[in-house]
Amino acid sequence: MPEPADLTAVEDVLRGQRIETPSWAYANSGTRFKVFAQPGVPRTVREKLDDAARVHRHTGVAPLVALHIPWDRVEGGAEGWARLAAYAREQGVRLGTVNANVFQDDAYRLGSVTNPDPAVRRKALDHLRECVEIMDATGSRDLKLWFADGTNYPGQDSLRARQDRLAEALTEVYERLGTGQRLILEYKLFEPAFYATDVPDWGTAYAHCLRLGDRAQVCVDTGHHAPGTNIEFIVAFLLREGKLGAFDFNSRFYADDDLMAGAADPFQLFRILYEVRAGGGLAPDAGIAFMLDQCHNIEPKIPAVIRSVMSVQEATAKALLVDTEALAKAQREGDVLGANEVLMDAYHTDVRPLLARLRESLGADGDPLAAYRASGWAERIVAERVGGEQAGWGA
Ligand code: AOS
Ligand code: ZN
Ligand code: ZN
Repeated sequence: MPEPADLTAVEDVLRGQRIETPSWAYANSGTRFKVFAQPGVPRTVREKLDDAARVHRHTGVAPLVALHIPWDRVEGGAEGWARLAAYAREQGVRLGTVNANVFQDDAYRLGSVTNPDPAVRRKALDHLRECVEIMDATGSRDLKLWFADGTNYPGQDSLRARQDRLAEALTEVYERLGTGQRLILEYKLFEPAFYATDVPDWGTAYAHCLRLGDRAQVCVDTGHHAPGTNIEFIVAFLLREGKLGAFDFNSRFYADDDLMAGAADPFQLFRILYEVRAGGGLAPDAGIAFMLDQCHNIEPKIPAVIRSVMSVQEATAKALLVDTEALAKAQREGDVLGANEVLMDAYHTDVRPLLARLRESLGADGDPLAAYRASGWAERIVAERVGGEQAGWGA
């Protein structure tokens, strides 16, 4: 493995990387067959922030927490949200992306913003506008939109009319955004719609964002593609066009499994992060949100989030270790094996000692999982979080 010329530069990039954790990863979750409740799970959004703060304390690179509205709610409107933002800061974290939820109401049986009924479309749009109001109060930059909209049967609705309704809704939300706020559009191949999904792929999301303007960008959720899709190509393309806004990292074996990032295919995560690096996406001003979108159904949640943060960080470190000069030379010379070897050399490097040192320089422990286990937090939340209703899907 060739030593990179400037390890300090690599460490500087890693020190500047911010990985955003989702509030719902700390709550109870499951499949459509069963939600398994775990002891010590948060009952309030503040308790979710407390857990997220532990992840940041042990990793040093996860200071942002994404919200999901209305799974996360507060009393007192804008003031309540501002108080929550202040509470987050007191715990050492910040409120991040606001994720809208227009998929859990009976009214949305035939869709939300693409529903054939204008009254349902209005209801969905009012929710999206409310999410922007929350962003105004919390100081969040990004509004993330994922629509469960689609149809189950051919002929059920007009595919074209649904695109028109989608475009109209996105335009209204985009126009409502304040300075410095962004609309991030997420695509997903299928589920819950099984015949046609209204935003099924990056091309559809890209086309809508292109029409909207500079502050509309695409979210790549790594679990939202057909098996075998070359996700790093999509990443490279979107970055090149200035349209890569965010990641929802997670792992999948079959569908949208939402397992821990890096668990199923760490090599894919490395290839994605390499394309991010190659396209300049690791620079803080590139504005890419490196978010996790995961559900920990059977494993303990906080250590699962810590491990996922570490996996994204490991993939990033390996991507930064790619000897780009040697790679470019091999590519120029048509040296197929040589070029591949340069990439694989970086992938096979054990970056754990480098990352342990980095964490220590950030005031965290070199081994975040051991530090978390030793902290007693897991036992403390089980003892203290009794009574009340645990947060979970839909609550
Ligand atoms: C749904 O499949 C998407 O990944 C969304 O990002 C969704 O809002 C999130 O997964 C929470 O369920
Ligand atoms: Zn997602
Ligand atoms: Zn998903």
